[in-house]
Amino acid sequence: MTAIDNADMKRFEADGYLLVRGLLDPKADLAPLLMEYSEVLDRAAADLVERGRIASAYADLPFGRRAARIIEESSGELHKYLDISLPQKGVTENTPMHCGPAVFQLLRNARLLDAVECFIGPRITSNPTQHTRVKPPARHLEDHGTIVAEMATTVWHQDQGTVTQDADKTDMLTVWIAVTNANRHNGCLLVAPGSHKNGLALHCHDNRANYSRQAIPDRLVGDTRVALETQPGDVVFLNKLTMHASLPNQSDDIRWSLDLRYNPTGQATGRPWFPDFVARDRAAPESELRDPRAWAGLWQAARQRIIDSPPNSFQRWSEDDPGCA
Ligand SMILES: O=C(O)CCC(=O)C(=O)O
Ligand SMILES: [Fe+2]
Repeated sequence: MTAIDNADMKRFEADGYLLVRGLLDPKADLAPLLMEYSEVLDRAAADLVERGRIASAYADLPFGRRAARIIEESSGELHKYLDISLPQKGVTENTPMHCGPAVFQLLRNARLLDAVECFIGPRITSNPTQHTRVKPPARHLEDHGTIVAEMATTVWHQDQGTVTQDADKTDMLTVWIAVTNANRHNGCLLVAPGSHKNGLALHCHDNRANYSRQAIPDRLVGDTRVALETQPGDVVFLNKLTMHASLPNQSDDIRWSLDLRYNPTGQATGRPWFPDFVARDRAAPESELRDPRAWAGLWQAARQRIIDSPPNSFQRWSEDDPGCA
Protein backbone atom coordinates (compact mmCIF):
# COMPACT_ATOMS: atom_id res chain seq x y z
CA MET A 1 0.00 0.00 0.00
CA THR A 2 1.29 3.39 -0.84
CA ALA A 3 0.27 6.80 0.35
CA ILE A 4 0.17 8.12 -3.23
CA ASP A 5 -2.93 7.86 -5.44
CA ASN A 6 -3.81 8.80 -9.04
CA ALA A 7 -4.92 12.30 -8.08
CA ASP A 8 -1.53 12.87 -6.44
CA MET A 9 0.26 11.71 -9.60
CA LYS A 10 -1.87 14.05 -11.72
CA ARG A 11 -0.93 16.93 -9.43
CA PHE A 12 2.74 15.97 -9.65
CA GLU A 13 2.53 15.97 -13.43
CA ALA A 14 0.85 19.39 -13.47
CA ASP A 15 2.89 21.11 -10.74
CA GLY A 16 6.25 19.30 -10.89
CA TYR A 17 6.20 18.65 -7.15
CA LEU A 18 4.17 16.74 -4.58
CA LEU A 19 4.19 17.16 -0.81
CA VAL A 20 3.19 13.99 1.02
CA ARG A 21 2.51 14.70 4.67
CA GLY A 22 3.56 12.08 7.22
CA LEU A 23 4.96 9.64 4.67
CA LEU A 24 7.65 8.73 7.18
CA ASP A 25 7.08 8.16 10.86
CA PRO A 26 9.42 10.34 12.92
CA LYS A 27 9.73 7.66 15.63
CA ALA A 28 10.21 4.58 13.48
CA ASP A 29 11.90 6.09 10.45
CA LEU A 30 13.80 9.16 11.66
CA ALA A 31 14.80 8.40 15.29
CA PRO A 32 17.63 6.03 14.22
CA LEU A 33 18.99 8.80 12.01
CA LEU A 34 18.93 11.31 14.88
CA MET A 35 20.79 8.87 17.14
CA GLU A 36 23.38 8.16 14.49
CA TYR A 37 23.94 11.85 13.82
CA SER A 38 24.40 12.61 17.49
CA GLU A 39 27.40 10.26 17.41
CA VAL A 40 28.61 11.75 14.13
CA LEU A 41 28.52 15.20 15.73
CA ASP A 42 30.48 13.96 18.76
CA ARG A 43 33.19 12.53 16.55
CA ALA A 44 33.26 15.56 14.25
CA ALA A 45 33.51 17.97 17.19
CA ALA A 46 36.40 16.01 18.69
CA ASP A 47 38.19 15.97 15.35
CA LEU A 48 37.66 19.70 14.73
CA VAL A 49 38.99 20.50 18.23
CA GLU A 50 42.03 18.35 17.53
CA ARG A 51 42.57 20.12 14.20
CA GLY A 52 42.35 23.48 15.96
CA ARG A 53 39.30 24.53 13.94
CA ILE A 54 37.05 25.07 16.97
CA ALA A 55 37.82 26.02 20.57
CA SER A 56 35.49 23.57 22.30
CA ALA A 57 33.39 20.51 21.45
CA TYR A 58 30.33 22.23 22.98
CA ALA A 59 29.17 18.89 24.36
CA ASP A 60 26.73 20.54 26.78
CA LEU A 61 24.58 22.05 23.99
CA PRO A 62 21.60 20.23 22.47
CA PHE A 63 22.15 18.83 18.96
CA GLY A 64 20.74 21.74 16.95
CA ARG A 65 22.47 24.54 18.78
CA ARG A 66 25.67 22.57 19.00
CA ALA A 67 25.68 21.90 15.25
CA ALA A 68 24.88 25.57 14.53
CA ARG A 69 27.66 26.79 16.82
CA ILE A 70 30.22 24.43 15.28
CA ILE A 71 29.17 25.25 11.71
CA GLU A 72 29.70 28.94 12.46
CA GLU A 73 33.00 28.53 14.23
CA SER A 74 34.40 26.09 11.68
CA SER A 75 33.23 28.29 8.76
CA GLY A 76 31.10 25.49 7.45
CA GLU A 77 33.72 22.74 7.79
CA LEU A 78 31.33 20.68 9.92
CA HIS A 79 29.10 20.24 6.90
CA LYS A 80 31.54 17.80 5.34
CA TYR A 81 31.35 15.49 8.36
CA LEU A 82 27.56 15.38 8.12
CA ASP A 83 27.06 15.11 4.38
CA ILE A 84 26.28 11.84 2.62
CA SER A 85 28.56 12.75 -0.23
CA LEU A 86 31.94 14.24 -1.03
CA PRO A 87 32.70 17.85 -2.02
CA GLN A 88 33.08 18.91 -5.64
CA LYS A 89 36.76 19.74 -5.18
CA GLY A 90 39.74 19.22 -2.94
CA VAL A 91 39.03 15.66 -1.79
CA THR A 92 41.86 14.03 0.17
CA GLU A 93 42.21 10.87 2.25
CA ASN A 94 41.12 12.90 5.25
CA THR A 95 37.99 14.41 3.71
CA PRO A 96 35.17 13.33 6.00
CA MET A 97 31.70 12.18 4.91
CA HIS A 98 28.95 10.22 6.57
CA CYS A 99 27.71 6.89 5.19
CA GLY A 100 26.28 5.25 8.30
CA PRO A 101 23.77 2.41 8.63
CA ALA A 102 20.84 4.64 9.63
CA VAL A 103 21.28 6.69 6.45
CA PHE A 104 21.47 3.48 4.42
CA GLN A 105 18.29 2.14 6.05
CA LEU A 106 16.54 5.38 5.16
CA LEU A 107 17.72 5.13 1.53
CA ARG A 108 16.11 1.68 1.47
CA ASN A 109 13.08 2.55 3.62
CA ALA A 110 10.14 0.47 2.34
CA ARG A 111 7.52 3.23 2.67
CA LEU A 112 9.80 5.63 0.85
CA LEU A 113 10.55 3.14 -1.93
CA ASP A 114 6.85 2.24 -2.28
CA ALA A 115 6.24 5.91 -3.00
CA VAL A 116 9.28 6.24 -5.30
CA GLU A 117 7.99 3.24 -7.26
CA CYS A 118 4.83 5.22 -8.16
CA PHE A 119 7.01 7.79 -9.93
CA ILE A 120 9.80 5.78 -11.58
CA GLY A 121 8.69 2.14 -11.59
CA PRO A 122 9.85 -1.01 -9.77
CA ARG A 123 13.56 -1.08 -10.69
CA ILE A 124 14.94 1.59 -8.38
CA THR A 125 18.54 2.78 -8.22
CA SER A 126 19.69 5.05 -5.40
CA ASN A 127 21.35 7.97 -7.21
CA PRO A 128 24.48 9.27 -5.40
CA THR A 129 23.36 12.93 -5.66
CA GLN A 130 22.34 13.01 -2.02
CA HIS A 131 22.80 15.48 0.82
CA THR A 132 22.23 16.14 4.47
CA ARG A 133 21.33 19.81 4.88
CA VAL A 134 21.74 21.21 8.33
CA LYS A 135 20.97 24.88 7.86
CA PRO A 136 22.35 27.03 10.67
CA PRO A 137 20.83 30.41 11.60
CA ALA A 138 21.82 32.83 8.81
CA ARG A 139 22.22 35.76 11.18
CA HIS A 140 24.93 34.05 13.17
CA LEU A 141 26.86 33.22 10.05
CA GLU A 142 26.96 36.89 9.18
CA ASP A 143 27.97 37.80 12.76
CA HIS A 144 30.96 35.57 12.28
CA GLY A 145 31.94 37.49 9.20
CA THR A 146 31.51 34.50 6.94
CA ILE A 147 28.52 33.85 4.83
CA VAL A 148 28.58 30.17 4.16
CA ALA A 149 26.18 30.71 1.33
CA GLU A 150 25.30 27.11 0.62
CA MET A 151 24.01 26.76 4.14
CA ALA A 152 22.23 30.07 4.55
CA THR A 153 19.93 29.74 1.55
CA THR A 154 19.58 27.56 -1.50
CA VAL A 155 19.46 29.59 -4.72
CA TRP A 156 16.90 28.92 -7.48
CA HIS A 157 17.94 25.92 -9.55
CA GLN A 158 16.79 22.77 -11.28
CA ASP A 159 18.36 19.52 -10.14
CA GLN A 160 18.99 18.43 -13.71
CA GLY A 161 21.52 21.26 -13.86
CA THR A 162 23.56 19.66 -11.06
CA VAL A 163 24.32 16.42 -12.90
CA THR A 164 26.34 15.66 -16.02
CA GLN A 165 24.69 15.88 -19.43
CA ASP A 166 24.83 12.15 -20.00
CA ALA A 167 21.95 11.98 -17.48
CA ASP A 168 19.71 14.40 -19.39
CA LYS A 169 17.41 11.55 -20.38
CA THR A 170 17.45 9.98 -16.93
CA ASP A 171 14.15 9.93 -15.10
CA MET A 172 15.69 11.30 -11.88
CA LEU A 173 13.36 11.93 -8.95
CA THR A 174 14.32 14.19 -6.04
CA VAL A 175 13.07 13.12 -2.61
CA TRP A 176 13.32 15.84 0.04
CA ILE A 177 12.74 14.67 3.63
CA ALA A 178 11.95 17.00 6.54
CA VAL A 179 13.92 15.95 9.62
CA THR A 180 13.02 19.05 11.66
CA ASN A 181 10.12 21.42 11.06
CA ALA A 182 10.66 23.74 8.12
CA ASN A 183 8.69 26.98 7.77
CA ARG A 184 9.02 30.43 6.23
CA HIS A 185 10.95 31.64 9.27
CA ASN A 186 13.59 28.92 9.39
CA GLY A 187 14.15 28.48 5.68
CA CYS A 188 11.66 26.09 4.10
CA LEU A 189 11.67 24.96 0.50
CA LEU A 190 10.24 27.18 -2.27
CA VAL A 191 8.96 25.72 -5.54
CA ALA A 192 7.74 27.30 -8.78
CA PRO A 193 4.70 25.21 -9.83
CA GLY A 194 4.70 24.14 -13.48
CA SER A 195 8.28 25.32 -14.03
CA HIS A 196 9.29 21.80 -15.09
CA LYS A 197 7.47 22.20 -18.41
CA ASN A 198 9.93 24.43 -20.25
CA GLY A 199 13.14 22.44 -20.19
CA LEU A 200 16.43 23.32 -18.56
CA ALA A 201 16.81 27.06 -17.85
CA LEU A 202 19.99 29.11 -17.91
CA HIS A 203 21.91 29.05 -14.63
CA CYS A 204 24.44 31.79 -13.82
CA HIS A 205 27.48 31.80 -11.58
CA ASP A 206 26.53 32.96 -8.09
CA ASN A 207 29.20 35.27 -6.71
CA ARG A 208 27.99 35.28 -3.13
CA ALA A 209 29.01 31.72 -2.57
CA ASN A 210 32.40 30.82 -1.14
CA TYR A 211 32.43 27.86 -3.50
CA SER A 212 31.20 27.50 -7.02
CA ARG A 213 27.46 27.28 -7.52
CA GLN A 214 24.99 28.37 -10.20
CA ALA A 215 21.55 29.92 -9.93
CA ILE A 216 18.63 30.59 -12.28
CA PRO A 217 18.29 34.40 -12.70
CA ASP A 218 15.23 35.64 -10.84
CA ARG A 219 13.59 36.95 -14.02
CA LEU A 220 13.40 33.37 -15.35
CA VAL A 221 11.59 32.02 -12.29
CA GLY A 222 7.79 32.34 -12.62
CA ASP A 223 5.85 34.76 -10.43
CA THR A 224 4.12 31.96 -8.54
CA ARG A 225 6.37 30.66 -5.81
CA VAL A 226 5.03 28.33 -3.20
CA ALA A 227 6.58 27.94 0.27
CA LEU A 228 6.35 24.33 1.46
CA GLU A 229 6.07 24.32 5.25
CA THR A 230 6.72 20.83 6.57
CA GLN A 231 6.85 18.70 9.71
CA PRO A 232 9.31 15.89 10.45
CA GLY A 233 8.47 12.90 8.24
CA ASP A 234 6.84 14.95 5.48
CA VAL A 235 8.38 14.26 2.08
CA VAL A 236 8.50 16.46 -1.02
CA PHE A 237 8.95 14.82 -4.43
CA LEU A 238 10.39 17.00 -7.19
CA ASN A 239 10.67 16.55 -10.94
CA LYS A 240 14.31 17.08 -12.00
CA LEU A 241 13.25 20.19 -13.96
CA THR A 242 11.16 21.86 -11.25
CA MET A 243 12.68 25.18 -10.19
CA HIS A 244 13.21 25.33 -6.44
CA ALA A 245 15.11 27.23 -3.77
CA SER A 246 14.95 27.74 -0.03
CA LEU A 247 14.61 30.73 2.27
CA PRO A 248 17.26 31.83 4.78
CA ASN A 249 17.07 30.40 8.26
CA GLN A 250 16.08 33.32 10.49
CA SER A 251 15.53 31.22 13.60
CA ASP A 252 18.00 30.43 16.39
CA ASP A 253 18.05 26.73 15.67
CA ILE A 254 19.01 24.51 12.75
CA ARG A 255 16.70 23.52 9.90
CA TRP A 256 17.51 19.99 8.88
CA SER A 257 16.49 18.03 5.79
CA LEU A 258 17.86 15.29 3.59
CA ASP A 259 17.61 15.35 -0.17
CA LEU A 260 17.95 12.03 -1.93
CA ARG A 261 17.52 11.01 -5.55
CA TYR A 262 16.45 7.87 -7.34
CA ASN A 263 16.36 6.82 -10.96
CA PRO A 264 15.29 3.72 -12.91
CA THR A 265 18.07 1.14 -12.84
CA GLY A 266 20.29 1.22 -15.91
CA GLN A 267 20.00 4.97 -16.56
CA ALA A 268 22.99 7.31 -16.09
CA THR A 269 23.12 8.87 -12.62
CA GLY A 270 24.92 12.05 -13.70
CA ARG A 271 27.67 11.57 -11.11
CA PRO A 272 29.51 8.54 -12.47
CA TRP A 273 32.47 9.00 -10.10
CA PHE A 274 30.17 8.38 -7.10
CA PRO A 275 28.58 5.00 -6.30
CA ASP A 276 24.95 4.18 -7.02
CA PHE A 277 23.26 0.97 -5.93
CA VAL A 278 20.08 -1.00 -6.58
CA ALA A 279 17.71 -0.10 -3.75
CA ARG A 280 14.83 -2.24 -5.02
CA ASP A 281 14.22 -4.65 -7.87
CA ARG A 282 11.18 -6.87 -7.49
CA ALA A 283 12.17 -9.03 -10.49
CA ALA A 284 15.81 -9.41 -9.45
CA PRO A 285 15.91 -9.05 -5.66
CA GLU A 286 19.40 -10.53 -5.59
CA SER A 287 20.69 -7.36 -7.27
CA GLU A 288 19.62 -5.20 -4.30
CA LEU A 289 22.32 -3.92 -1.98
CA ARG A 290 21.34 -4.72 1.60
CA ASP A 291 24.58 -4.44 3.51
CA PRO A 292 25.24 -0.99 5.01
CA ARG A 293 28.94 -1.76 5.36
CA ALA A 294 29.22 -2.64 1.69
CA TRP A 295 27.57 0.69 0.86
CA ALA A 296 29.98 2.64 3.09
CA GLY A 297 32.81 0.69 1.40
CA LEU A 298 31.64 1.88 -2.03
CA TRP A 299 31.95 5.51 -0.89
CA GLN A 300 35.38 4.93 0.64
CA ALA A 301 36.55 3.36 -2.62
CA ALA A 302 35.08 6.32 -4.54
CA ARG A 303 37.02 8.76 -2.35
CA GLN A 304 40.23 6.93 -3.19
CA ARG A 305 39.41 6.93 -6.92
CA ILE A 306 38.66 10.66 -6.85
CA ILE A 307 41.99 11.40 -5.16
CA ASP A 308 43.76 9.43 -7.90
CA SER A 309 41.79 11.03 -10.76
CA PRO A 310 39.54 13.97 -9.84
CA PRO A 311 36.35 14.37 -11.92
CA ASN A 312 35.87 17.35 -14.21
CA SER A 313 33.55 20.09 -13.04
CA PHE A 314 29.92 19.28 -13.80
CA GLN A 315 28.87 22.90 -14.09
CA ARG A 316 27.27 23.35 -17.49
CA TRP A 317 27.19 27.10 -17.91
CA SER A 318 30.30 29.16 -18.42
CA GLU A 319 30.96 32.08 -16.10
CA ASP A 320 30.77 34.54 -19.00
CA ASP A 321 27.54 33.26 -20.56
CA PRO A 322 26.01 36.29 -22.36
CA GLY A 323 22.61 35.56 -20.79
CA CYS A 324 24.16 36.23 -17.39
CA ALA A 325 25.50 39.73 -18.12
O1 LIG B 1 16.66 22.13 1.20
C1 LIG B 1 17.18 22.97 0.46
O2 LIG B 1 17.59 24.04 0.86
C2 LIG B 1 17.37 22.69 -0.98
C3 LIG B 1 17.05 21.30 -1.40
C4 LIG B 1 17.30 21.03 -2.84
O3 LIG B 1 17.83 21.79 -3.59
C5 LIG B 1 16.89 19.71 -3.33
O4 LIG B 1 16.28 18.95 -2.57
O5 LIG B 1 17.18 19.40 -4.50
FE1 LIG C 1 17.83 20.96 -5.63
